[in-house]
Amino acid sequence: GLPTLAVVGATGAVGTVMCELLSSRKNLWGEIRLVASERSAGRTIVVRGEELTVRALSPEVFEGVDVAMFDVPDEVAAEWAPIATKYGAVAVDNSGAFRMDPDVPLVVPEINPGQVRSRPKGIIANANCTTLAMIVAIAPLHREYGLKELVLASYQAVSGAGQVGIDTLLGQIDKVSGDRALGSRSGDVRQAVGDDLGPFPAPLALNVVPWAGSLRDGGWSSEELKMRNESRKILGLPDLKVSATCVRVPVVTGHSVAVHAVFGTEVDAEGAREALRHAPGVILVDDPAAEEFPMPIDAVGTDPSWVGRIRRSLDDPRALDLFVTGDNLRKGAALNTAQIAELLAAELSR
Ligand code: 2RA
Repeated sequence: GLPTLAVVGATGAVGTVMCELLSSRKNLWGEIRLVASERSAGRTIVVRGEELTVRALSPEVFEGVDVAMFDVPDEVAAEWAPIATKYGAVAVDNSGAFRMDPDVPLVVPEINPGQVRSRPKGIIANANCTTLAMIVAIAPLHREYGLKELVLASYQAVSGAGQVGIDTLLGQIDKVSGDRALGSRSGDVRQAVGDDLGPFPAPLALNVVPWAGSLRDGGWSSEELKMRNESRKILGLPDLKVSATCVRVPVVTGHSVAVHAVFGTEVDAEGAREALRHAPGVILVDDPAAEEFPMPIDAVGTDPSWVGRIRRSLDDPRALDLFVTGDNLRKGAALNTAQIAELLAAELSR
């Protein structure tokens, strides 16, 4: 029969998109079991036209499960993914808990699908949303020109911080929207926004905040280190030079990245466009004369990474500058997890 799938974290921002994807993608699953924290247990969600009741996370929910997807915080995944594997399930984890474990493959199906088969711990990791949006567009350019270095600046949506991130931004926008006095305060929103910063260190409405994740050595944020470490692992380039600056912007969904990529050989913009035109998971939107560039408002709700603004560096014939946008809840999270699980379903049904 068809394999049984468990979705752990089914009621969160990513889990909600996952339930939509499972209803719209080719059906490869027998039973689908929705799992969440005690607080969300008992809720019903329609998947594949069928009303499913969310079960509370416990060891028994993994009985008979072939593939268990985890869209939960790092510490929950660290504890529960290994439990799922004890019941014989393959765990596909979207948290940061296992990504850099040398015994856990970090899989992007457009780039390294074969790695799903080498999973000594029975766990496969899904990359961070910011890395994913960018890496799908960088891999074809790496194949063409040989990547040496990435200099990155992200423009990250609030839904990367979950439903609470979305609720916080929309609440702040309510507070600032009628405040004409903002003009005379030079747009300083602090007074209007008040104390409700949600998961962010500063107001997001009408602002940008150069911070995502937690503080690490040297002043780097965890999000910036993820972009570096995960890019190296996915591309199999352990010495790749990566400098990232991660910035939160007042966008609901859609992470963007401005990329300066240095290669081993000379590049040309048209050659890069040609490589991207045929690349899986990529849509090329690069016609500034027609005011066509990749933006979150276009990418949201879609599967591919949108790529444009491709230019050869004026000062380095081996470097390209470009802009990428992707839906952080889809390719950045739920979709990539679903694609990995589908590779497993094909293997397990054989
Ligand atoms: C963020 N990358 O955007 C994180 C979520 N995994 O906050």
